[in-house]
Amino acid sequence: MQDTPQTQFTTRVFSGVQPSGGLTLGNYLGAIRRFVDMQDDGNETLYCMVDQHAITVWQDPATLRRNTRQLAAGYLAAGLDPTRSILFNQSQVAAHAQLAWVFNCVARMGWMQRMTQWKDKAGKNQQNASLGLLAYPSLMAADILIYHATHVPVGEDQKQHIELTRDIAIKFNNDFGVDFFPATEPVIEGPATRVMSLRDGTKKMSKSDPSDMSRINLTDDADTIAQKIRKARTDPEALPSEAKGLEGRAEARNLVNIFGALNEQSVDQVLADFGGRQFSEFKPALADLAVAKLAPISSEMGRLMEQPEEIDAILAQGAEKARAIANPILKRAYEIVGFVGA
Ligand code: AQP
Repeated sequence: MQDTPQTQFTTRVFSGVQPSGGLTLGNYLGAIRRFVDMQDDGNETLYCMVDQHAITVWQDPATLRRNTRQLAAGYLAAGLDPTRSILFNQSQVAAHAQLAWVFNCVARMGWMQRMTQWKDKAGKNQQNASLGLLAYPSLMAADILIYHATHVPVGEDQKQHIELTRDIAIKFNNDFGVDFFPATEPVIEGPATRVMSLRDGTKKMSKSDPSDMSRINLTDDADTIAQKIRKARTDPEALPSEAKGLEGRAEARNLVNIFGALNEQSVDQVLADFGGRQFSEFKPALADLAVAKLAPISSEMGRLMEQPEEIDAILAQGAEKARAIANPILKRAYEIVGFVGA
């Protein structure tokens, strides 16, 4: 394999989602729907279930297996096509973890300790957090760079990790005097790069939030979606007619953003229709829209979950294709580092 000047890396898209719970509307709007767009735009795309990231916090093995298959079902139901995208689970391509070890030795402790996700997830009890949770961004850099991926569609919360991926690539290139890894770009676009909790407009919607009422799951049925939206926290004011009027109204902004993202409308277009109306009118409209958009995905996920062998076969084929790209890049990285026999 030749080392490639930065200008000559061809566009390759990589991203992943943790099977650390059921998929949320945040994962769908912030990530998976955009994975599909990038596939449909004709890019070379690889999408992963990052099961090794999931175990940085405790996962019950049976639940992890079910969540991994359910995530794969979510990818397929949302429109990812295994003949056009490489779909696989991270643990089945050993090169991710092998390159991550090299990156553990390139990256600095201070870089990891500055990460917001580490601080949020480890909380006050950092001494008791897993070593994997601290090293999470190094494995994420390996996930991306083992494919020389140039573009990574993610939600806003992952921006800092992609910047760290660039820092690791640059330091590796500088340390070894090569131009081997690309400076990857995050792709953070669209009206829903940060979907917030339905219970607290300052917290992002998350699959591991203890309150199920804080999120919409892709597997929720119509009644549950309607109930969660009805109970979503809001303020007593009517909706404004312009986006400026949402300032200081985090919960109202979140629901308007979700409506716009689901209906492929700008915030201004949503407010042109709903400005001056109360939440008692807006919430049922949002619930109907969410059900209409999510029900087909949810029912297809249900159908696929009844055929786990089909899912496993798709993931096995994807892993084989992923290994064919990753292994030569790992081999060259090992040679650069000075490992004999690579
Ligand atoms: N609320 C969100 N709004 C927009 N995008 C989001 N993403 C997650 N939550 C939102 C994006 O989904 C992709 C996959 O995320 P992940 O599973 O790797 O981890 P996460 O960001 O930590 O997501 P969760 O749901 O909060 O998982 P847990 O609770 O396990 O930590 C990423 O691109 C992310 O930006």
